[in-house]
Amino acid sequence: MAKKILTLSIIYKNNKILLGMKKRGFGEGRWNGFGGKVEDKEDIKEAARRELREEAGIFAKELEEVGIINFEFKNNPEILEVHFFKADNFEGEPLETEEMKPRWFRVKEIPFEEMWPDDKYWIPLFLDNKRFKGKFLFRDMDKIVDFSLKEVTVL
Ligand code: 6OG
Repeated sequence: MAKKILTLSIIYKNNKILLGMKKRGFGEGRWNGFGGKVEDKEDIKEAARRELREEAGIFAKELEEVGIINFEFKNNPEILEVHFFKADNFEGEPLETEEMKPRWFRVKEIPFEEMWPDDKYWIPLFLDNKRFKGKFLFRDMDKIVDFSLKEVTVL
């Protein structure tokens, strides 16, 4: 089955997280971390750094991989393997790009209603400094029909 490797990075600093409103393409209209497709032969963490730079204009030297989730959509054989990264520091100032409009959210004000429906499950683990692995099966873009998610010590 075809598998696509993607990254998703969230900056978590001073009890706030940095999200971006996706302005176009997959996930348009939703707040999400920054990320995208890993290129052929590209290191996954390097890809995460590149996407943070391209989509938010910031450079994160120390990125920690904290989770891996496989996403599948009914009637679509492609699996999206998303690698999640966290950083508490970065250089530069987040700026709006063609793809994303960045904004800081206090952890108590995370806009789950305007995010992918899986986020309410893994974000609490993310905020709690846990590592996680899981898979989600979607019908269309907004219904989870099945999922599993567990905390792990090693990815
Ligand atoms: P581009 O195709 O724009 O990258 N992504 C998801 N993020 C969440 N929270 N839930 C999902 O559930 C997702 N599926 C994909 C990975 C797409 C970006 O969207 C993330 C990438 O960061 C289905 O290059």
